[in-house]
Amino acid sequence: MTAINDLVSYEAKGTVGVVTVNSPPVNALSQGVRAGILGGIQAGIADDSVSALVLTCAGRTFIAGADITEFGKPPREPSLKEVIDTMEASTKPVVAAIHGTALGGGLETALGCHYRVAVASAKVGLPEVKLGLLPGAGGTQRLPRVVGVPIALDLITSGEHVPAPKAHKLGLIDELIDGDLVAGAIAFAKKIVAEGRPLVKISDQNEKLEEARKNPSLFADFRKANARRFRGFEAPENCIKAIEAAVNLPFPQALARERELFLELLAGEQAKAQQYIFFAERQAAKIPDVPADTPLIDIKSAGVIGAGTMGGGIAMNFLQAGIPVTIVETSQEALDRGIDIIRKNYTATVAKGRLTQEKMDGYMSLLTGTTNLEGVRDADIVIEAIFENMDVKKEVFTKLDRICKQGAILATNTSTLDIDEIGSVTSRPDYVIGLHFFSPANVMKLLEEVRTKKTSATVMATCMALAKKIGKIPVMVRVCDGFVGNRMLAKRTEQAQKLILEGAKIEDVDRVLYDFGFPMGPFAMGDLAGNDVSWRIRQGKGVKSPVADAICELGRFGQKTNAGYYRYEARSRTPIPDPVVEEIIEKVAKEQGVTRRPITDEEILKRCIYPMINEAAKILEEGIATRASDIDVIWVYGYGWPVYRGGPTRYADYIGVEKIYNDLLRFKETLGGEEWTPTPLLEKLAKEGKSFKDL
Ligand code: 3H9
Repeated sequence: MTAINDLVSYEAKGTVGVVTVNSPPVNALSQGVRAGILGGIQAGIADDSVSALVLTCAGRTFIAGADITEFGKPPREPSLKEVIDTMEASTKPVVAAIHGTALGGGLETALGCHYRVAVASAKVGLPEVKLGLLPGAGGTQRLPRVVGVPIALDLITSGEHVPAPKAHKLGLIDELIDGDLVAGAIAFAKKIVAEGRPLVKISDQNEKLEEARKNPSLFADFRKANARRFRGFEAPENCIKAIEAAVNLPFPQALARERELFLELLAGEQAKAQQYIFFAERQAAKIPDVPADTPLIDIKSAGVIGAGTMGGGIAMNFLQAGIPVTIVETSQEALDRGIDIIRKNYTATVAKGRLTQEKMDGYMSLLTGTTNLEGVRDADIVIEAIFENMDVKKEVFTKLDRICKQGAILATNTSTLDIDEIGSVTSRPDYVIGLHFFSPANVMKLLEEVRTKKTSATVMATCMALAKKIGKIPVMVRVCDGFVGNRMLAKRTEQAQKLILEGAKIEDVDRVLYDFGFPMGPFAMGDLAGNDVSWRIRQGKGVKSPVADAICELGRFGQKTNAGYYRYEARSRTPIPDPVVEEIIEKVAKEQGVTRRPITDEEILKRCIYPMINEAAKILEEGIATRASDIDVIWVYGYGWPVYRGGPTRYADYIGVEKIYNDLLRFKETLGGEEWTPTPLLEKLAKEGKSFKDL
């Protein structure tokens, strides 16, 4: 074996030369890897003892893409294009041998090879769009030549990871390998040589592009059909333009156009924000005082207390991860209703073709329902998801502590209550933790995990690992009212309510936040979630919100009652502004002596967002969140903050902390109110000319 450099080696195995990349953790295409592959391929071409080459990777995966940490730094030779050109031009067949994930530049490298083989568990894809980019090393040119333009458009603008068997059907993978990958790839390479099969250069193939040329409205139709999904994002449009270039220009010119469109995105704020979130998400998985080698509890079964909307959604996550769930309700009727909703959810997914009946049956077979709390006796983790009432929760936890086996984790899905207090009624407060799922719990990615003063490292490490297993993005925070997400949301809600009293229209507040990039504004969101939920929480705390309360007193709970902040036609979810609500607002404004005035979009945006940023600073001061970036992950994955704006603290850094500080002081002067007092941390950052990222 010859070491080409520290990261890549070359070895002739009989008549096949094997180039192996070994650059943990994910064999990303750093300068050293690029140089190593180039050197390895050149060594193989020069090696007279071999007639074919295999490119493979050591460790857990094939190349997972360009090295994202190199973006923004001066480019260093060789470029990935040079590596790919050399492979494609090789006079000996080059075969990519794929395991793990061949993503982004990794798949582009594989598409530069003449053939590709993979183990069945492998996945391939071009996920650059998720980083605010497009495949910039020929991916937008070669993929459509293999799978056709319509499928390439879908794959490149979604960034989907395609399982190897599907990729095989699409022609992306030439052969699936059973058993040892490298041995299988060598055998495949020998077969290519023996059969005298051609050196397939994808860049030369034009058949699939011809098909696309016959359908001139293809791109316009695609843009139209996906306008909602792409709203606000810059990358998908550049991806489409690059694929359009593949269809309309000769390969070299189209490749140059791809490069131009790639560099445009790379220089933009959206790509920076999306890459920031990529790393923030991975950073959030690390808890400073919980060592990486902390022993984990093996979670083989789960209990869920409460079969309401949350309980049912939580249970579904576990079922889908193959973990049996016992769900408990107080009455048979409520239990049947809850299980029926789970079944209906899955049935609807089957009907849409996104789940097989067989899989659904498998999930349902893992679900047991009972009205007896003793049913969770053997569960490794129990998650309580009943309504928000401290006395009731304490009663349930007292019973669970008695019933559940030693070593079982007792979790609560509370979104508001003091979890230290809940844990205090048990004999195992170190095994009590908050697992705050977001509605709909089977869909939303965020899992806000809440450690108490006593939660053990083992329990925290287990719950972080468990979150990943059930497909969630976990962030560990500490106990306070509303934890991180809802505590900041409360600041936005407070301003939204004040704004409509002072003269802004409900639909204007919603529009401004929608245009900022949220999936919907706060009032439409209230109507969707049910305004009665927060009304009940306010009543429990003895807190008033005059307009919100008046609306609920009229039974206007939102979409479910066809009326809330808006009105809704029967069976429609389209919000229609309602003069009745405007009258309520005017009446409350009069009662409170509020003078109404026109309010600009700029004021609406600043008043909704800046108090949240101030609260984020307070949360960091108090140590409730570990890092500013954790707060951003919470907002992106739990509240629909537009990922291309990178989360509230990243956005603050983009605008400038000092500017935000000055605006807070201006609002304090003109509007009054404690909410405008900058928190000491924000003041310190502003005065020192620093950002959240400097913390
Ligand atoms: C691209 O290719 C552009 C080209 O088209 C154009 C070029 C001209 N770079 O996720 P994990 C780190 S754009 C640098 O926890 P998993 C990650 O930060 C790229 N670092 O593991 C983490 O570090 P740490 C297109 C990377 O097993 C560690 O690896 N490719 C990169 O759950 C482990 O990661 C993508 O977008 C990278 N590319 O998942 C793929 N990737 O341990 C991005 C990972 O210090 N990567 N790291 O926290 C992924 O989707 C997942 O990492 C993967 C593994 C599925 C591969």
